[in-house]
Amino acid sequence: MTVAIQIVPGVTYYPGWLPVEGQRQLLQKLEEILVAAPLFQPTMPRTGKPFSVQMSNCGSLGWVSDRQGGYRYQATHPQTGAPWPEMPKILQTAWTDLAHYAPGPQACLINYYKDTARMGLHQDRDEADFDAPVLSLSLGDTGLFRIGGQERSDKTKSLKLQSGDVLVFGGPARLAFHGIDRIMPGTSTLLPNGGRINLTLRRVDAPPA
Ligand code: MD6
Ligand code: FE
Repeated sequence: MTVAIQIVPGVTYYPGWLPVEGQRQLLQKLEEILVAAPLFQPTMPRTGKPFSVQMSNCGSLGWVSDRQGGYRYQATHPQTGAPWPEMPKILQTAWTDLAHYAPGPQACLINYYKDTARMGLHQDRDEADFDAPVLSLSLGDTGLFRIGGQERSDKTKSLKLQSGDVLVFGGPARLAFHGIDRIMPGTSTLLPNGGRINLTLRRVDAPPA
């Protein structure tokens, strides 16, 4: 049984959508993906300041960022130049079952948080299709997620994202500010070295007219 909880209009939370056995299988796939497409440390446009989160991608496109090129999607890994590995089937299934958007996901961003990593409040706006939601799946230690409105100063709500949880982010909330204040070390035994993985599935290209 899938429990769906509306956090704010446009944001639906599916606690424990992926059971532990599925989490283990997905983690195993991700470990293979990260051999082919190693984690890299993105840097901020202009300042070149490194993110505290390490990243990689799977799917036909991947999100990258560096001082020179800024935020963007590209078909290849910024260091190896190789195409991104294929997206695991279970992620495509999550999209089919929960996103309610017929075109499939093009990009899956893999965020890896060590104990002290965090992600500042931001909007996801590097995609050309804001009609499509973003679907996020969390693995490993709990992350304290914060979501506000379309203005950075809007009031926010906090939510603990645990291993196996899915969040679908669309409609009136597609451009809401959100971030990860901190992770809670020791809250999961899924990742052998601890930490948290968050996967976000996106449509990137504009829908056909
Ligand atoms: C994270 N998530 O959970 C960061 N973005 O680590 C995101 O930035 C995010 O969870 C768009 C939609 C859902 C998300
Ligand atoms: Fe985001």
